Amino acid sequence: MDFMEQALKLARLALGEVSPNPAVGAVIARGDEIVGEGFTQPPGGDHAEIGALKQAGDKSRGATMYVTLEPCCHFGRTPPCTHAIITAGIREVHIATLDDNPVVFGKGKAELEAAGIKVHVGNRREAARELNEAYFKYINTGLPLVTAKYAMSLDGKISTRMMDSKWISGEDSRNYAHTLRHASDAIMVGIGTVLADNPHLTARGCAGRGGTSHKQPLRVIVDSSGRTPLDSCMFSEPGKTLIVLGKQASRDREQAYLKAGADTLRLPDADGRVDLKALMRHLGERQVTSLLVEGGGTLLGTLFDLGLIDKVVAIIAPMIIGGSQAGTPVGGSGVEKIADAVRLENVKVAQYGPDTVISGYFIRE
Ligand code: AOF
Ligand code: ZN
Repeated sequence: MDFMEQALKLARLALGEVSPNPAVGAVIARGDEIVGEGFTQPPGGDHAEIGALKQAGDKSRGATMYVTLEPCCHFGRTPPCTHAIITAGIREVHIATLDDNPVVFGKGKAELEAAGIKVHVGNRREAARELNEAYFKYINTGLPLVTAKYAMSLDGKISTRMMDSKWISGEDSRNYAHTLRHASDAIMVGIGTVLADNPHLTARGCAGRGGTSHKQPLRVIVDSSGRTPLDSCMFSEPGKTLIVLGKQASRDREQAYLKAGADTLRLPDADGRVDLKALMRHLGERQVTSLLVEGGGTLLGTLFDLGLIDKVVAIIAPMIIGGSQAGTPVGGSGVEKIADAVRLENVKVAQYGPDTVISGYFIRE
C-alpha cells in the first residue's frame, strides 16, 4: 500500500474545513499495517499527526509516520506536533513537502532529526503542494489564491444575447463547481451577475465531507454604486455576504445592506470604482486564503487586466449559442497582440458528463 497516497486522501477530507490552516493528512504504519490515521481538524483542534498518534496509541513506538506537510514545531493554537512525534517514539517520518510558514520551514524537520528520527522529504511533493496551493500562496504573500471559474459554450459565450445563462453546464460539472465553492474561503461575483442571475452563492451538497462543519464561503459582491437589490437571495442564505462599494454608493444604501445582515466595505480606486488590488489585500487580512471568482465578464476582465488571477477553471459545454451580442467570459481591455496573451501552465483536462473542464495556472515571477 502507498501510505503517502493514503495520507493525501485523508488530507483531502480536511480541505474546505480548516482554513486558514493547511489541510494535512497523516498515516502511522508498522510494516504493511496502518495503525493510525488522522487529518487536520478545524482551527484550534488537533493537527493531522496528533489524530494519527492518538489512534495508534502504544503502537507508535518504533513505527513510521507518513505526513503530507512538515510537522509544526511551534506553539500556535495547538502545541508542536514534533514534540508529540518524538515523545511517542516514532522512528521514521516521511514528509511530502516542507511547510513554507517561516516559523516551521525546515525547523520541524531539523527538530525531528535532532531527536534521532530518520526523515525523508519529497515523496508526492507536487500533489501535496497542489492540495494546499491556496495555503502556500497565502502564507508566502498574505494574499488569497484567486481562481477564475466560468462555464461557456463551445463558441465561447456565457449567456445568450437575452442574458439567459441557465444552464450552460450540465449537472456533473455543476456538482464539481460546488466542490470548488466548498473548498474556497470566499466566492466573488460582480454586480452584473447579481442583477442577471440573483445567485445564491452557497456551496451545496458537499459540505462537511471530512469534518462536521457546514461552513459556507464568504460571498463577496463587487458593486461600485450599490445596485445590489435588498431582496437578493443571498441575504437569506447561511454565511456572510460582503458588499464592496465604490465612491458613488450612497450612505443610505450602505446602511440598508448592513441592516440586511451584510458586511460592507468602501474601497474606491482613483475612478471611484472598487479598487480590486486593495480588495485582495483586505481579503488576505481577513484570512481568506482562496477566492473563487465566478464572473461576470466585466469583473473577470478587470481582474485579468490587473494580473490578479492565479488559476483558471473553464467549463466548456458542447453547445453553440451564437450571437455577436452574447456575453463572453472575459471582458476588460484584453491584450493587443496574441504574443502578449498570458498562457496557462500545468494545464489539465477533465471530463464531467458532456462537459470538458480545462484548468491551468498563471505563473508569475
Ligand atoms: C501540522 N499539522 O495538520 C497542520 C499544520 O495554530 P495552529 O497550532 O493550528 O498552527 C497553525 C500552523 O500549523 C499553520 O500555519 C501551519 O504552519 C501548521 N499547520 N501543521 O503539523 C497539521 N494543519
Ligand atoms: Zn502540528
